[in-house]
This record gives sequence, structure tokens and C-alpha cells, in this order.
Amino acid sequence: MGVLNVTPDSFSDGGRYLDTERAIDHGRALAADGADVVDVGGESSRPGAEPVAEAEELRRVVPVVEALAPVVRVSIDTVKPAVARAAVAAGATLVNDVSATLAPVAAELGAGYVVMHRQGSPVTMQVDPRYDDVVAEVIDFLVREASAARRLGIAEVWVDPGIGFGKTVDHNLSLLRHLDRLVAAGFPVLVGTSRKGFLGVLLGRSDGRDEPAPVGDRLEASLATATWAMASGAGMVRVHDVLPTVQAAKVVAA
Ligand code: HH2
Repeated sequence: MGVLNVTPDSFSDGGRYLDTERAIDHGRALAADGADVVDVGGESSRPGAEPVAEAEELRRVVPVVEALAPVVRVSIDTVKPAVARAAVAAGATLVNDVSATLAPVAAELGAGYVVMHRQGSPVTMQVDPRYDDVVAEVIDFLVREASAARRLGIAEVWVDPGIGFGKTVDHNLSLLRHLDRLVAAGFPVLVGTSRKGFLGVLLGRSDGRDEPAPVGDRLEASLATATWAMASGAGMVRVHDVLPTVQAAKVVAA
């Protein structure tokens, strides 16, 4: 799954594809690089991000979905029912829902559905995330929500542990270490680690300053976690750098 953020403020590529034509070109490039799905989003969910008005989000994503849907499978990354509806009408066939609230909408639309775990909202989620047992709590939540989505009649339901969404570095690492347990729960698993902050923390900086590695220096770490996720049984990884990830996926599959 290739990431296409039509936003001014996404954490790693904000502002690069806000223009409709540039976004469409980038989506085509992701497909040409081997993405099976292009995930179009018009509202950043990075820590601290402010919500976007519905009309603005529609303006950003609908023309991009319309242009890409004939070329590649499109998913819509939104938490708004109206945006999910408009995107599916424009050709999207998967609803990627970081809020775990849109199953009834996906069911009504006959679309596939991704349910992701998060703790808190983007504005507050990284303030002080706490769990007694992060792996058990995330798996329980996802199995409950995915089972409910299936009961609504959705045939294709993916579960996603929500790396970085209300999680410390240790929480993220525990979830990745035990990803096989989520896989064993029986739903297809999607994982998104690409360029995320915990990788910057793990890498640190080459100049010795006590800061995370910058976003542009996280490719190899992103590939390591994508490879780990695929080897642990994840069926899909959500990434910014599609070409190198497809190469890694070929080798993992072999
Ligand atoms: N991560 C982001 C956004 N959407 N959806 C799923 N299912 N899983 C994820 O891990 C996930 C997601 C955050 O990354 P990005 O889209 O690059 O940034 P932003 O939210 O700032 O647009």
C-alpha cells in the first residue's frame, strides 16, 4: 500500500502533493513502482495534527481518487463518513479508518475495511500513552472491532495495530515483536511503520546530537520494519517508498 497524502502538513511529505495534478502523478508513480493499493488521505493524523473541514478534505481527495481508480486499487484514509462515501463513489474500494468508527459506512458502501487501533486523538495521543499489556489490549480491541465489522456483512476486513498512534517506542516495538500473535487471530494484518518517529528515535543522529534521525534518513529503518512485518505474516504494509519495499517483499516471498 503506497501512501498518498494530499495535505499541507503530513509528517514526512506534507505539502508535496497538495496540488491535485502532482498528487495524481505521484499516485501513478506509486502504482508503476508496484503498489497494489494507493491510500489517498486528505487529513494528517500525525501527532498534534488539527482536524480538517469536510469540504476541504473532499476538495483534496475526490479528484485524486477519481483519476487513480482506473489505474490502481484506491483506498481512502479518512475518519469522516461523507469523505468515505464520496471517495467510494469516485472509485475507492477500501476504507482505511484510523478512528475505528466507520465500519457501518464501509458496510453500507460494500467496500473493504481497515480497522486500526489508536489510543486518544491525534491532538493528545502522544502525551502519555499507557497500557497494562499493550499487545493483548490491541489484539483484543482489533478482534472485537473486526468481528463486529464482519457481522455487518463486510467481506474484507483488515486489522492494523496503529504503530505510533498513542504508543511509546517500547509499545511500538512490543507490537512489532509479537505481530505473529495478531496474525494468528485470523484477520489479514496491515502494518504502517514507514518513516515514523520511533524509527528516528531508534536510529539517533550520525552527528551525535541528542535528537531523532530526520525523516529523510529513515528509509533503511522503514525497510527493516516492513521486512519484519512481512516475515511475521502481515499481508500488507503501508509505505511511502514503494519501489524498495516491493523489492524487499519479493525476497521475503521467495
Ligand atoms: N499511519 C498514518 C496514517 N494512516 N493508516 C493505517 N491503516 N495505518 C497507519 O499506520 C497509518 C494510517 C500516518 O502516516 P502518514 O500518512 O505518512 O502521515 P500523516 O498522518 O501525517 O498524513
